[in-house]
Amino acid sequence: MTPEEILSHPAKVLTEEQRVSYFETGYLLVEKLISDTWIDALNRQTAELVEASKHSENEKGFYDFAPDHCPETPRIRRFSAPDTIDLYWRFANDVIADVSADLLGPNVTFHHSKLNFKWPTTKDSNAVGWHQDIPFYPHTNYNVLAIGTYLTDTTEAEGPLMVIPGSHEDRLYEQYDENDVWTGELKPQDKATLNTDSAVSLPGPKGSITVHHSRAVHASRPSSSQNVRPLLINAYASADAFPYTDGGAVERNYRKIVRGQPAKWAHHDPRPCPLPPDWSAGYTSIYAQQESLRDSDTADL
Ligand SMILES: O=C(O)CCC(=O)C(=O)O
Repeated sequence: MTPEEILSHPAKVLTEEQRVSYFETGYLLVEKLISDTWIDALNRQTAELVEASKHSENEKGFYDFAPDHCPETPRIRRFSAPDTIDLYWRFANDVIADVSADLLGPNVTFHHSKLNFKWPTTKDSNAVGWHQDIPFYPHTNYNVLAIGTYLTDTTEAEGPLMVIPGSHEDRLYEQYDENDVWTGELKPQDKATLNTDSAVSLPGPKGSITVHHSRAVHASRPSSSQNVRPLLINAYASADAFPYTDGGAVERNYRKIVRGQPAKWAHHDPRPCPLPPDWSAGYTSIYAQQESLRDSDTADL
């Protein structure tokens, strides 16, 4: 669907201005969209996950621990697939699924979720380098997006999401190093061409959401705060966008319809997409993949 076709369907949550702005810039920040009731419940559940991590054998591989993680001071960089827990899945089907329908069209499938943390005292860099999401999970078209929900107040100090406006309409980048090893971020020579001065930072009080287009170039700085920053990310695709690689993201809710109907036809965008490596044997997280590039607490942003 083109933006015009999507806009021809009545909005569920967003204003016309917000929808148009997303199509033009590739991102959106909606402050305090999520109720305190939801945020409190999500924070309670998240605290349980952190507590459980202290003695977890990580059988399912859902925890990605920072190098300085220990039972006394748990340092989880990411909890993968929180949607496999009932509360997060109900949240993924609530108002943010309406937001996704406002931006993707009435028929929407769920792709995956993750809970990204930045901790105050981690020795590991918790920056996320400049990257695009769609080369992690190519689809037949680019109506794919991710919605981040801040579970706590997130200021510049906590390392909020940053996006380069309009980059979703620009080129796609290979996210490998010079030895063709996947890094999950742009090559240094490609980063050097980015207009990072134009990057928009998206801080927000708890309950705010960020939306970024799957082609949008985005990153986040390391936290310099004494507060933990949990960011719950849910990714959705238009139902007529079909993944054509084996991602590591295939969990039980993968490709479930969250709004509207399944597609009867696939839509193919002619613009090609670089491919990720074969992750059918497993996938850790962007932090683990980008780790090899870091030699200090400051990412090359
Ligand atoms: O957690 C963040 O700050 C950004 C995460 C991100 O961009 C990603 O997981 O793709």
